Amino acid sequence: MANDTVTAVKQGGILRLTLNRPDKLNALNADVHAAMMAGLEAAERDAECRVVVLTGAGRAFCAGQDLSGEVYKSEGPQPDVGLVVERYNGMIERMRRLPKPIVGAVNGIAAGAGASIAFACDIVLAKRSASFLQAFAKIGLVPDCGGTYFLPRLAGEARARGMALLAEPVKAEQAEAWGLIWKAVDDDKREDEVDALAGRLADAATYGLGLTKLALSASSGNDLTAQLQLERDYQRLAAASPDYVEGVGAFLAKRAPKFTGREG
Ligand code: T3D
Repeated sequence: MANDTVTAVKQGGILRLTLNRPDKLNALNADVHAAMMAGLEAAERDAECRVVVLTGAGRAFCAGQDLSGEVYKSEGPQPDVGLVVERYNGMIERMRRLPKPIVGAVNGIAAGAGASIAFACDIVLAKRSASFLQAFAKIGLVPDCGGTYFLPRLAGEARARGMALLAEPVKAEQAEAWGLIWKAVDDDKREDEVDALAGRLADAATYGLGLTKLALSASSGNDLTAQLQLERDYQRLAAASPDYVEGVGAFLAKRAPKFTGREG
């Protein structure tokens, strides 16, 4: 890794990336960004890695941009915050383009850009005690890292506007009910549930899952015709993979499939 602000541990087909600035509630800075990019690149390069788990060390998932760092001056002209945001844009796009599922294991508060990063994951499991906060309005900023993209698509316009304009925390159960996340889980069961889900995904037909993720990401920018064509193209690729042969073979033989995640 580029530095230790994000730790990377690989076990079997699972790469676990842990935001690791617990004293700052895992707030983001240039080092975190560099380490996240290195982790995502490693996940993409490594054919053995079939699923990524993203979580936070300590009591928070991520408190958004580090407000004590590079982006704020108490007086004089402010630094160009747009440049900082541009940096994070590359990270969000990389997460969405990674052809492998990313499980967001939200262990505590996800605030500001930290909430947006959680929403950029493919499947989010959150501790029941965790919450999601679009904190930007409290400091005169605009939701970023895809906040204004993900929120209305996941939760609908009314909830997106309420969250972004009022900056009130939304508890994990409410987030699940609103469709912002996949599931809220009991605090003491979160690690087991995350391990079980990541293990299940790592054993799945991950080449096809990667294409599925990309197709879903493309759908909001496509009309039906374009999306049907994309599905045809991706289905060709998936059907040329060994996992298709294995999946159908296992079904017909009435046995459990053994997928490799390899492309054709
Ligand atoms: O600015 C740009 O470059 C543009 C990009 C913006 C992207 C953004 O993400 S803007 C939004 C930034 N984030 C926030 O506004 C959230 C700020 N944090 C909070 O509102 C609260 O900390 C929480 C609601 C997340 C948690 O509250 P609580 O009461 O559980 O914890 P706390 O006591 O506030 O924080 C604990 C420590 O973490 C504390 O340090 P200390 O006093 O123990 O030394 C606090 O200062 C530190 N901390 C929390 N969030 C941040 C932070 N330090 C730096 N940056 C933070 N974002």
